[in-house]
Amino acid sequence: MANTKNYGFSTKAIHIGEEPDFREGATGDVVIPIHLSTTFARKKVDKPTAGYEYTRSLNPTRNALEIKLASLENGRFGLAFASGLAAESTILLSLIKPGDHIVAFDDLYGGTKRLINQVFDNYNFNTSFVDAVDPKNIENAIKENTKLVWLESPTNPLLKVSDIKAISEITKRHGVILVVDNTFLSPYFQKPLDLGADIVVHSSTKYIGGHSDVLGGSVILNDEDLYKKIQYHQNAVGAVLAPFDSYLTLRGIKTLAIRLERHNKNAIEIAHYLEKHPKVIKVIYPGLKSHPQHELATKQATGYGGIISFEIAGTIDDAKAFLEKLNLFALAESLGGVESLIELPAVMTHASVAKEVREQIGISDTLVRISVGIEDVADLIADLEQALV
Ligand code: P1T
Repeated sequence: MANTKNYGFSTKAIHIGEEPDFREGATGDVVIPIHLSTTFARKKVDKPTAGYEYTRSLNPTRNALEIKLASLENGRFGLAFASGLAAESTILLSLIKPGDHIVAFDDLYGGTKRLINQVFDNYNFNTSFVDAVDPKNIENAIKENTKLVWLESPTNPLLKVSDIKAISEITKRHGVILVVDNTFLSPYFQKPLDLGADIVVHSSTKYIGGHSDVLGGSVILNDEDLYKKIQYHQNAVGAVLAPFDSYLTLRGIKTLAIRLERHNKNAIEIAHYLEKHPKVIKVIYPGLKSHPQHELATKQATGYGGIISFEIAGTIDDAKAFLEKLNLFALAESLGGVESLIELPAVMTHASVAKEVREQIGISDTLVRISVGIEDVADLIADLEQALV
């Protein structure tokens, strides 16, 4: 395809990686076939057919997804894994050695914190968790042996926003690799590589897949040496995305832009509704003027996303009663699907974070997180209204 770099986001989302094959004997599919074969035959011992040998190393359907993911993040290379945590583990295994140090945002998905703090702790590397809202906290935490800075922006579940460009200037100065988890905004709203990040990671289980029917993780980057290291471990460790799951993810991506527009629009309306509700003490959403990093969020991304966190009045039992009274919002972990979900981070997604740590960073027992879906917003507000009594 000529001049693909100039294509708009949705054109890339639909076409890149899935160009019809018109070569002799090919069928011209407009959708990449699901190549279920785990192994690929060759005519000559020294010549794998079209570069394919074994699906863990390279699979045509996964490869199409990896090419598409890279193009959407304006990156050179993409890699697809079996889950977000599989992608994260592979980055850590590829780039960190015993004795190394990591600086990470103090608010991260509970599973990511558990991975860095508990699983990899056994491999003897240390992590400093800091509030990355102020880039100086990152700079102050960097030591001689710091290898990585790990951010989410906005964070899960407190939706804190950090200045990716300013932090990337710090990491470049110190020769440290900057990893940004872009799950909450997706490449449609935010492109961390353009802002100076070295590696973008996603739980593609969320907005990228978009339909709560496929787990996955992705890594996108520009640096060839880093890519080779992570690609080596993708194959050598083996936590790859399956061909059928690659297909589902490719299918989901095609509507990423229109889904995200609607998630964002619905979320803005719901955030305003919640802000006025007497039972709601505080609403956290980067699109609200009351959000402490609203200006930064507006500057570094083109939308605010579909996740809202809020504190409800009363006790944890009041919060549980509210969640259990909803009809349309499914009481479930995860986020980013077309259907609206609601959860209590202290008991669900962030239960693996110690209570003292949760309290210290602001994840109270009555903090509720919603993933606003793309349903009719009036129906979503009516559901919240009947449950917030
Ligand atoms: O679930 P998995 O695909 O392995 O992705 C992990 C992950 C990584 N990064 C972020 C920002 C995430 O939110 C997640 C998964 N989060 C949830 C399941 C959740 O409900 O928050």
